Amino acid sequence: MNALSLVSHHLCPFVQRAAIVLGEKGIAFDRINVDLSEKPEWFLKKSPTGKVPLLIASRPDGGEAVLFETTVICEFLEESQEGTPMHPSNAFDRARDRAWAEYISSMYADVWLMLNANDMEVFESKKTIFRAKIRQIEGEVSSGPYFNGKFFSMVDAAMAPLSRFFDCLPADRTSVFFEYAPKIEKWRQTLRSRPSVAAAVGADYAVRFREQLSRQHALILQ
Ligand SMILES: N[C@@H](CCC(=O)N[C@@H](CS)C(=O)NCC(=O)O)C(=O)O
Repeated sequence: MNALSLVSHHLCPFVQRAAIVLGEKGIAFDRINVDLSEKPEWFLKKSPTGKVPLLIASRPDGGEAVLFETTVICEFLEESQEGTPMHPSNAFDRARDRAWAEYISSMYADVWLMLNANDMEVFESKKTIFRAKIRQIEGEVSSGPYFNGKFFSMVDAAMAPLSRFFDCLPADRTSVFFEYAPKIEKWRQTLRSRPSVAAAVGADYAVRFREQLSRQHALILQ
């Protein structure tokens, strides 16, 4: 058993972000997947929001610490664990990264609705929002390989699970979302091959993801 456990769900992009940070820091951890459609009692007792991820750790006095909210979990790992820092050392640059990680994080709810949409009006309205946000990010991302240039940061960890959604779908369906965003297209290729990103999901992730969309009769697959 490892000192840290990540309470997870196979498809959750927020869980992936925490797993990527753990991977970047080289920390071994246990992953405990829960069924979010039938949440176990022990999970509801531990999670104030009923959401994953949770990070379960031991305090120095031996007591259990249960952390929730992805950003908080990632910041805790950054502050408490050894390994290469994932934030810039300059406070202004750090603030900028936190803001863009938050910007990307706030896109997930709409992206999920867009990808699962079986109603054309919902799909089109979410697509318009998504493309506008992608263009904003295009104006901020470095020319590579990562958001800030050479080093992999919290912004990269925030973006990678979002990018992965589109990696699991036929290219002819997804290119429209990244039109006029050549730097993001390049960034997405780099993210996909980062070992921590690849290891953040199970081998069956793409199949599970497409099954989820099929169950919803998602327009993106039709
Ligand atoms: N703000 C939360 C969002 C986490 C979240 O939405 N998790 C989803 C799965 S991806 C969840 O647990 N949903 C269960 C529910 O809402 O009942 C965080 O960043 O940790």
